[in-house]
Amino acid sequence: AAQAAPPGDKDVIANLWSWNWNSVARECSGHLGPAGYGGVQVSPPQDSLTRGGAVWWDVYQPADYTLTSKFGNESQFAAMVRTCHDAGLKVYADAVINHMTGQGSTSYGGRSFGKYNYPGLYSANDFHYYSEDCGNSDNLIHDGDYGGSARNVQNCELVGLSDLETEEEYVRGAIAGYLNRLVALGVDGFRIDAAKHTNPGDLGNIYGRVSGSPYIYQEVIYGGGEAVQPGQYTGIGDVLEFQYGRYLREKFYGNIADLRTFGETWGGMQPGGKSVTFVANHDTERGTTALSYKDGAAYRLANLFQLAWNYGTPQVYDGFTWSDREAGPPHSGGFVTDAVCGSGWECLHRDAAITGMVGFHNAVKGSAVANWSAPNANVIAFSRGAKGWITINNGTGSYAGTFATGLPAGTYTNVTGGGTVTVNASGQAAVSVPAKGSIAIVAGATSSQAPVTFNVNAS
Ligand code: LAG
Ligand code: CA
Repeated sequence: AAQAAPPGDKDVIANLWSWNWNSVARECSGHLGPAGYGGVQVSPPQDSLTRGGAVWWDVYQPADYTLTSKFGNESQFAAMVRTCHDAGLKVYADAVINHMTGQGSTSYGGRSFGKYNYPGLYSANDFHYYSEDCGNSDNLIHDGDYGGSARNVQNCELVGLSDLETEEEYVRGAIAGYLNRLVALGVDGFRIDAAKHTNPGDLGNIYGRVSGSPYIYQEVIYGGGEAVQPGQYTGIGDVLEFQYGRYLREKFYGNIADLRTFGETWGGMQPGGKSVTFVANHDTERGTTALSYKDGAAYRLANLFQLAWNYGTPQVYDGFTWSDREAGPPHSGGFVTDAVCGSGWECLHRDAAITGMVGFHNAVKGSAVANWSAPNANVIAFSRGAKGWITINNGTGSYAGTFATGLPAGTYTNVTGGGTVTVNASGQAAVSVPAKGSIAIVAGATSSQAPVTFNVNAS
């Protein structure tokens, strides 16, 4: 059975998308653990269609549930899980369980297959196509279906991918067997890919067959007026909150002072306690509705805001540098062998301001937002109770002002960039916030004390 929230006080998830297992392991012990991240999300670990390195999306087309993939083999995967655990992190795997590959004939693991035929695992009658359950004569999901009936969205084929008959006993058992194999290797939870395209009753049944209490968060992209809604899935796990990054893009290209009320009262958003948030993911960074690393300072500031704000379980995303939106990651013979920061790979998760805010996030947990101030459309400041305070300047000029911080008097370290901040006996600080910059302070992290967990160099 699923559990509702990630365990422990450290809940920030680094999403190392398309990273190979050996590089994830290196990152867990060298950077993520020391910085205070609580978990790492890794790419789909099962065998899949191979397009020989040309595209990123072949890994979302499962060919088998054995664990030789673009990102490494089973022993590398298992070693990565152990290393990340030793570094204090949970490991969450991207689980592609709505469908099997819809094209091609060979896999990373060297297996042969055809559409609706995956030897030793699934055959034709395990798919909706053969049971005539879809409702569309071409068996595909069409754009117009989303506003129509859940049956089309969940029983037809997503971009032609062979749609598993998840109401069938054999299929449920096979999927649960795959998830249990990962749990046996130490996996702590799952991002459920394309959950919107599987009936939540079927998913609940499958989760019920999984041992332990993995943390489950599901990809259910919100659309106003659609037949399938994220709220239909919050009874069986958490959901990825797609409105979050959409609104942040809108406000960081508009008026960040509007963020004062940001949260579940905003259109389409779920309760924070049911949501995993992200400024970008691998799909949204390739679209037009979210900020991405290509947006530079605004993207970084939005991530700092995410780690400071009291809503959801935050994810910090890093994939590879790209210009062609279909192109795959750097590879050797199709396989990803080394994710090198700054050399084809993005590493916001190592940024000193981001790691400082991971420490902030952990330190302020449970404290409400207070002391909100927005002197203009580009500058905001708020505290989390008396535990931490941040100001963000999204403008192109520096801003000097005096703010109520909610913190006791003292001289604090700016955890987003160094330097000190003096808070007076009335709890106020006079600061100059750099253009496209930030200042954040944490109770207990005064400049006379040893830094807490946020002070990790990006080397
Ligand atoms: C997800 N969400 O529901 C992933 O986040 C998303 O990235 C996946 O789509 C999708 N589920 C399926 O797991 C990606 C690409 C698609 C790609 C698909 C399968 O965004 O473009 O489709 O993975 O690899 C590709 C081709 C299609 C083709 C399809 C089937 O782009 O043209 O029809 O494969 O052969
Ligand atoms: Ca389906």
